[in-house]
Amino acid sequence: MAQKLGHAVSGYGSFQSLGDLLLSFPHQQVTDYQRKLDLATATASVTYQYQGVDYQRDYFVSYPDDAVVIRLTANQPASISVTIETAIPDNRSAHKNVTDNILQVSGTLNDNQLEYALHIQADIQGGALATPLGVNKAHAGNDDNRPAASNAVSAKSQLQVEHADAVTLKISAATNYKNQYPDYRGEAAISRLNKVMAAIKSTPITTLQQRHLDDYQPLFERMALTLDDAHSALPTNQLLQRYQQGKASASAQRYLEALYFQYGRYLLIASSRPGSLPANLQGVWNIHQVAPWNADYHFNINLQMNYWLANVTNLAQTQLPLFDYVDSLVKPGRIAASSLLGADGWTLFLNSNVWGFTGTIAWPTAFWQPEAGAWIARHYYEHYLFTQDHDFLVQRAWPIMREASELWLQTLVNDPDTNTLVVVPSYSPEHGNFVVGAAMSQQIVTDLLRNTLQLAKTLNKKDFTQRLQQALNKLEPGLRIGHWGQLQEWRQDRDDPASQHRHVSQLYALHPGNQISPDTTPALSTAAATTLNARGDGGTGWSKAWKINFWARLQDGNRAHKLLTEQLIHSTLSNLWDNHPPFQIDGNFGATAGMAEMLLQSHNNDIALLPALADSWPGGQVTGLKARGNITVSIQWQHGELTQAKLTMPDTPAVYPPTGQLLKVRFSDTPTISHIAVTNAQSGAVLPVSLDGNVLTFQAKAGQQYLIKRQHGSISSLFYPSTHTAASAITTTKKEIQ
Ligand code: FUC
Repeated sequence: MAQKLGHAVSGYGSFQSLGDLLLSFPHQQVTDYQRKLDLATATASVTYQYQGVDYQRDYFVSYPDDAVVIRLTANQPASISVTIETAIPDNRSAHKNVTDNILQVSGTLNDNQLEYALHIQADIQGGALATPLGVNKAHAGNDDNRPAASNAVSAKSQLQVEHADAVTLKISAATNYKNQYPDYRGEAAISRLNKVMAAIKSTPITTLQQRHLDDYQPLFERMALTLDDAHSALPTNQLLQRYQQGKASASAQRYLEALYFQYGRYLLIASSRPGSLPANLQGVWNIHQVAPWNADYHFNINLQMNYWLANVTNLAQTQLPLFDYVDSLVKPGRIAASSLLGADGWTLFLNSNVWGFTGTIAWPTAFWQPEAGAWIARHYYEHYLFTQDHDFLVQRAWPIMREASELWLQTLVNDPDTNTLVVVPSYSPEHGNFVVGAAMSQQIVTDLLRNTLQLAKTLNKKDFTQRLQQALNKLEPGLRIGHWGQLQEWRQDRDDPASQHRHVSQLYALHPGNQISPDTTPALSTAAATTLNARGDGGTGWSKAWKINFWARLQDGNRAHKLLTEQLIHSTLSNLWDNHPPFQIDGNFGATAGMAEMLLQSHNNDIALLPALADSWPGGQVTGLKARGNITVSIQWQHGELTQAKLTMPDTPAVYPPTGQLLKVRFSDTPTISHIAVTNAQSGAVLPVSLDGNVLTFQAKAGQQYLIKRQHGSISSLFYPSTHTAASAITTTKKEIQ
């Protein structure tokens, strides 16, 4: 089967970096060296001392300006001498040239002739800039009494700065890539780049910095997580080390965990903005020419995990690159559907690149995954549920889900023994073998058809509604409990209780799907827990991250937290990157998503507050989480118990949950009604509520904000003051520059 369906692939390519920027300073044996990344400003800095002078380098990327900006400063004038050059990989041509204060590099890749161009503009204050022809006076601020530039001759491939007070490097690059099937070529690299550089040529650094902050901070600051008494003064690498050695105090552990949460959000903002490609296996931080798995897009968990955090942590628009990319796969995906499955619709298999690859590769244990299109289509549905963006629903979610569904409506096979519809052939990711109807295949297709049915009803698509409903009536859901109480991975009851395989694909229905939940399907939840216990708490980085989400969905906060500690202890590098190994970004994103799932869930038509709080987070507050229905949620808790929640309804009436109908809020325990108060935050009016077990219901209206307060035991005040600051800085230390 593998030989028949798999294909050896050539010319697939690898995501790779443009090159290295080399800054050489005449500094040796420096002291007090510190590297820092400030999440609050998305600015990286290096500071050190050399011969009594304090040096600093600040780096940021201005998304609005499409530029990397580097600022070199010192606390004494005329201290900065630096040679600026580039190292370009040898798999491309590289024409280097210096004109005035700009170093230009351009060329084409050897294999596919993709053009690239890079400009580095050095604006200096004081001092002098050497050019190939001699010495240029600085453009600005070059007053007297500075050492004159000496030996100032540079090769054409270098910029050489002598005795400047400060230097600003404005860097941008372009290619002629365009994500459009089938030729993937757009405007010439040089002409794209010239426009970008012309726009920032004379822009002062303060303006670039402000534009960067105005762009970044409103996104980053949309939400905050504070865990009580979270504190550490240690550099992050040392803090992580102590955490890994079991030597970090409880408050230092909380500090690291809250920092790690926000770091995930920072990484997503930094790697996935409208107009870019989506975050790949290494985000955008690959340094290899041929990266592990080509730093491509894997659709059997990795790419999906990259975006799990986007909606709930209030970064919905970071998904737009994902949707642009997936949309671009539809045309080649139709070819894959017709040639490999003989059906209409679209899909792809295990992996894809930026050139529209939608076929199969030859890796026998992994390549067969025709459900990839269906799985990624769920992100469109979720985006709609979270944002309630009706235009997105009509123009983007519906077309892609309809066509993904069409494929399955045409290819599901009737199993004569059970008279149910099954996926054939089917292969449980990387665990196999080829079977009829592995659990994940059935669950993904069920999920797709159900979600598409909701949209078809919303959009009044009668014929398609009927076809989906008919298929769903006969579709095997892939939810079977086996002889040792496990949730079966296959239709046959043959799961090995000793298997600790990292893919726990049969639990798709628990997360990211919602067919299994302790609230709605307790027996299946118990079976899911049995499976997870057998698989253990190990695995690669992303596997642990997925398990945080699983245990959070099973409402076991302590176990979810245990997996978080496993991830930080065994699968995290000193800069807090996830370590598969090697470095792979999905674990960062998946873990942040899992932490959010511990605090808020909304996949069961209700809003579950603190559904999986861990004992090690006894108090804290989170602001700005998002629930489905475009509801913004802030929560405070103390002594492990919820004290207050604020729900901000969207301004326009939501389709889900329907405005004017009852909003359900689920607590993690069963409260007494007299200990609950719901008020309208704007008017102060007290709302009539009803309580059924742990579910509170009240009428919620568009544009309104509601405060839910709970009293516990002897606590007399419904309010408590917040005195904590958000964790925001990652620092690392190193004694010397090499
Ligand atoms: C899937 C995983 C591997 C790895 C690769 C990029 O195939 O099973 O562990 O993450 O993607």
